[in-house]
Amino acid sequence: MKEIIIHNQVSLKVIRGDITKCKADIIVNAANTSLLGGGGVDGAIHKAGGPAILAECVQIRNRQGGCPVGEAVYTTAGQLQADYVIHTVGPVWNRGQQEPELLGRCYRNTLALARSLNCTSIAFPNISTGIYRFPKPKAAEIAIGEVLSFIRTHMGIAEIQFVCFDEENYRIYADKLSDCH
Ligand code: AR6
Repeated sequence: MKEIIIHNQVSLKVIRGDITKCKADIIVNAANTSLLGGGGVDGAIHKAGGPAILAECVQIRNRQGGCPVGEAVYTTAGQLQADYVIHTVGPVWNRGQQEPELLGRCYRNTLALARSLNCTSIAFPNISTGIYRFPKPKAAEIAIGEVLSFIRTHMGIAEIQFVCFDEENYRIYADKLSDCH
């Protein structure tokens, strides 16, 4: 269930599965502005990672009042097989005026933060495409576009995984990545 593309020595993978089972230096969470957890992938990460992650999120919230849409913050990863969790907040899909730019910012800010943490591998969920209802093909186009432009301009990250929980997203990503060859 996996496709691999090597682009400038960087491995891009699309995987069907649960991101909490992934092995990567960084696991990305699709959080909300409160940083206090929720359903979907956020709930799964907090459940599998344990209470240490939430405790750090609370500290960040006390310090800076949560995390705005499009921004990213990091914590350690508790019991997950990762060094860090980057929590980014995707936009809720409404009429699509600002949401594509905001989703692009999530990927850009997350990748910049990953780089500043000196990490070489990162696993992304399909941010905003669940409870926040962002159209899946458009979200995949933005995610892949941002990742490719990051790879072209920055060194350091060696492996990027797109972890798709649902078959529909997996198909969309697999098709779009095949076109990148
Ligand atoms: N591993 C990987 N992907 C997953 C997992 C998992 N374990 N579980 C769900 N997904 P969502 P959003 C996929 O709803 O749309 C939370 O309550 C899911 O199939 O988790 O950004 C937050 O606290 C979908 O493709 O996040 C926010 O309030 C993708 O992850 C809100 O949901 C994103 O779905 C954020 O909504």
